[in-house]
Amino acid sequence: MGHGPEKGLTQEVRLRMSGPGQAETPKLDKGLVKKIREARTVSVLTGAGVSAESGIPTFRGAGGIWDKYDFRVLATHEGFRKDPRLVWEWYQLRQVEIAKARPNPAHMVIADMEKRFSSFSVITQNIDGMHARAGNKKVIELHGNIWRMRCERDGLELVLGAPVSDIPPLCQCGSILRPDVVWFGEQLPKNEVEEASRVARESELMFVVGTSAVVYPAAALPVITKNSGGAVVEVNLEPTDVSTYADASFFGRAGDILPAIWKAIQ
Ligand code: BV8
Repeated sequence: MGHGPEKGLTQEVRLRMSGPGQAETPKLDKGLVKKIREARTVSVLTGAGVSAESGIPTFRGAGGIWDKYDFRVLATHEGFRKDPRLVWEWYQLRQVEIAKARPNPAHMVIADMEKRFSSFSVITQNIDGMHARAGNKKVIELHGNIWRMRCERDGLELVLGAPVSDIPPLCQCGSILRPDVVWFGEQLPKNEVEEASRVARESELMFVVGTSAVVYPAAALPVITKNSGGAVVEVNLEPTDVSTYADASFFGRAGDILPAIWKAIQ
């Protein structure tokens, strides 16, 4: 792609929050407004923070899941092998939370983006399925989906319409089904990684929304966009590694900031 990094795009905007939906409209740099308006190939990389305002807990930061639980016990194959019942109880709890949750304004803006930009993809680390529920069609799920289960013995894949009832669920072959999600130390699905890397390379603009950017290989994607000459716009409550190279960082709640940015560029 011939586009080089725009000069003078770098801006950092900390929005004062007086309450949900009360964020002041960020004053966007003119170059950034032009960049977003003229962008054709756009992607959004999301993490748990984009679903936080839907009431779905994040992993890190204040009150995060890994503050309470040990990821080795709940999000590794080793942990599942040792105690599949405990792991399934945790995923069932999350399924109940997610089933009650609704897409929030950040999800809705990302769904609007798909209608506006000629080439658009969501790349998500989330397993909650909220982008599809908000209306996005092109969603690349790097870490799987909490509503899918699979059998490691016979490859059977099942889609759940509601939280799992039997704990642990059994395959027709008799073995225990596992959540179709990627645990630590496991390879990400090959097709999704290849597609996400292609999208990152081709993006003129990537929004990075609600991720601590500590988990690889997902965290490498915005760097690919940057190194391919694309622009990176970050939305997070606080600075992350992405902030060190983003063209713009907006600090505040995604459910406030994305609608404000979207309004500002119409
Ligand atoms: C891999 C399961 C190749 C699904 C998850 C040593 C041994 C083995 C592996 C490694 C190792 N060292 C490094 C690795 C690689 C490892 C890794 O990166 N570890 C990190 C932690 C150091 N990666 C892997 O293992 C990956 N596989 O590399 O395979 C390999 C194989 C063998 C050996 C080496 C390499 C697999 C990674 C996937 C792991 N699965 N979860 C599930 O149950 O959900 S990870 C978990 O973290 C989730 O998937 C989550 O999506 C992901 C990333 O977290 P975030 O989404 O960013 O969420 P987080 O809570 O961290 O941050 C939320 C952010 O939102 C914060 O910044 C916060 O400020 C912000 N926020 C909050 N509220 C809001 C907000 N922003 C805006 N608005 C708000 N309202």
